[in-house]
Amino acid sequence: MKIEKEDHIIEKAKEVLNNNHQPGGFTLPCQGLYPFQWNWDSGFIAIGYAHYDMVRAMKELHTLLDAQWENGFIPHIVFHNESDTYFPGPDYHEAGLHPQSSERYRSSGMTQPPVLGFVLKRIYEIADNKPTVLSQIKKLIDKVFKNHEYFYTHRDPNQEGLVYIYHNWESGTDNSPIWDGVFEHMDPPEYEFERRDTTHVDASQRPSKREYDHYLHIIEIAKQNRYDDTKIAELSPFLVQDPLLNAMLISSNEALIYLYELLGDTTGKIVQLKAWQDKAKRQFNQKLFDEELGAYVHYDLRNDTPIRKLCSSSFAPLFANIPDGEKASKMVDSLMERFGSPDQYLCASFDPTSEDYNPKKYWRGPVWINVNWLLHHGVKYYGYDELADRIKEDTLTLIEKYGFYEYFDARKGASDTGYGGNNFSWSAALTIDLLKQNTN
Ligand code: 9WN
Repeated sequence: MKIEKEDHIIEKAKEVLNNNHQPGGFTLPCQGLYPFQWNWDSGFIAIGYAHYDMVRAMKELHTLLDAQWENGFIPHIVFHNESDTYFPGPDYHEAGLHPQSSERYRSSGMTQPPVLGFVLKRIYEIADNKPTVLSQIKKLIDKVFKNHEYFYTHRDPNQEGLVYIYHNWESGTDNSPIWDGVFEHMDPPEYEFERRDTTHVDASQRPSKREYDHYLHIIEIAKQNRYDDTKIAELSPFLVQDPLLNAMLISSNEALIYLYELLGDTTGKIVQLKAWQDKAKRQFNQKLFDEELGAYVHYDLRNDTPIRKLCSSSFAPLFANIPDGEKASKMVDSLMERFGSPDQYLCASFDPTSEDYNPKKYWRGPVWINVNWLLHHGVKYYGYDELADRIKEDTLTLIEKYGFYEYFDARKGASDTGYGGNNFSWSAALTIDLLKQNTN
């Protein structure tokens, strides 16, 4: 891409971020559609800011971590502000039911992929003034460590080294066909509620009403049990080990080790992180790698069965350096075979060769910029430079053609627009990072 064009895109991306930035020191993922602070969004957003406003980048993370619970849990939504353009809001989630929830901030009672460790490391890499940024990282890093401790203490009942999610919203990949089989075991009531998402985005691009019944039902059960992790592990109809969330945790463990070493930590945290890491990687490879599919799969803990379907999360472990070279090579073959046809942009969020693939519907097919960013770095680490370049080019082409949308049709030429919300923050933030990545 020509330098002038790159500069223009970067300026546009900054505009998106700046417009979504709130006086409270956090950034909306998308105005109207997502009018609060979201957990993993803020992580990706901070990476974008780090390229041009380090104060804002660190503040974004501070604001999120400020809402951390006493037990180390970080909610998936923090309701710093009022808004009636989103459902379900704070009155529905009722996170206050948990005895250790934040006293200062209302929030949800579920979490999202723990990206903050590797976000801090990326911010450090980007920083011009590394000593200053390292001293700022020092103020936050123990909170991130505490969050990892929360995961390994409360989300791994069988002490496997792999943590569970109890809600599809915790995965970040909300309506993926991966969850369809889990939902078949459930029969939630038909709830009455007022959706807001479909007032912002065409219903064909969002989950169905029946899917929302399932989403709410899981929350109802969690609320009846005051968001108690032990009870949830026992009773939630949804209990899954997700390769994306676990890969984010492992990548963040690695990043914390790196940063604690820079900080000269002597409190034993590095030893603890290494112990989590060894166990997690071993078990990840043993339990979640599917030889036949040539990638990692989800494991349904509630129904004790692997979910043998491929989606973009199946390849996220590349980002966390989990597979050995042989497995990585199988993964690249599988990625190319199912997702990599020349008439598709990489990377569809769900297997385009599957009958469950829906190219317009949210996490059932469209391309997402944050996952592309993870995959770009993942394949690059293993030396697949051409593929890494293609993922980056496809990502930038989609942004350039359609704008900073939330998600995109993977079929080349099939649509004249992006999908979901427009002026979407992480699409903007990670575009900045991809375009500036060679400058630091
Ligand atoms: C529920 C904010 C979030 C992202 C998720 C994405 C979507 C929310 C929703 O938006 O989920 O958390 O209401 O659909 O799936 O990954 O963090 O951008």
